[in-house]
Amino acid sequence: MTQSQTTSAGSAIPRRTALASLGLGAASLGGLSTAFAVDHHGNRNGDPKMSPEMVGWDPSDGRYVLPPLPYRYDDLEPHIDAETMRLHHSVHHASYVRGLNTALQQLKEVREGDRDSDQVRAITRDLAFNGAGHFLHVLFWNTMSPSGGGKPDGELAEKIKVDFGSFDKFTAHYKAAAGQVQGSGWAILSYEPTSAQLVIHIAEKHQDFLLPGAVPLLPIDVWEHAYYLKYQNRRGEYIDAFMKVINWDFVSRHYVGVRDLLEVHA
Ligand code: MN3
Repeated sequence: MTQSQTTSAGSAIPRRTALASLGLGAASLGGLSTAFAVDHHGNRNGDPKMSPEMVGWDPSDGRYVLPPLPYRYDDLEPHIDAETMRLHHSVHHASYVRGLNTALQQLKEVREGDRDSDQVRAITRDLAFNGAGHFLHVLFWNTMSPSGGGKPDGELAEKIKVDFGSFDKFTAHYKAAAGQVQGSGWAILSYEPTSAQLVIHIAEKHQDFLLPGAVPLLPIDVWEHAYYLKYQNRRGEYIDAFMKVINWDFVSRHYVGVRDLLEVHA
């Protein structure tokens, strides 16, 4: 976080500061929010601004909110079915937003002496689970589009070629990671700023085995709630379907924004 605070545009600082004050400064999570702040405030690459509501935060009362999807529930048919999208967004994601706000409120109650401090560990586990769940889902929705699929172009395409050998090698690695997540979790393409390299990693549940410092660019949700209605146990078919709705324009802009914001080498 320190690095990004010293290198970022001043316009992005208020949002990051607000998140940091809520205790969400762990690099992999704060970095995600920081990256969105580029879109929201920075207008990089001529991006349209994203409202705070679109990134899942209501500054008017300082609470996280369920962001609207950038498309309708049935827009990703036939790849991702409408009923899965409706439940996934309005029930599952909404529960993470509630859990995140609740955990932060409970920690405040501990600080103010209204709740037993012995509960800090349990509440903090809830904070990690629900916070990671919220941030990953916000990004996940934005990385899909009815007009998605295909391949990236421009700087991300070149970076994938350099770091993974080719787009096909990236795809094979990414799909293998998603297919091999044990239980509920995610495979994530992230940008690791220390080495200035892309990396594919996994998260079990939402929060376990994240790589601190690596900023998620393209997460695929492989919890059963993301695909079971349509694909049952055929996770591989769901992964193939997801590849057909990836919004590479968004992921490419997100990559450039994150890379420039977190630049650590001259
Ligand atoms: Mn999910």
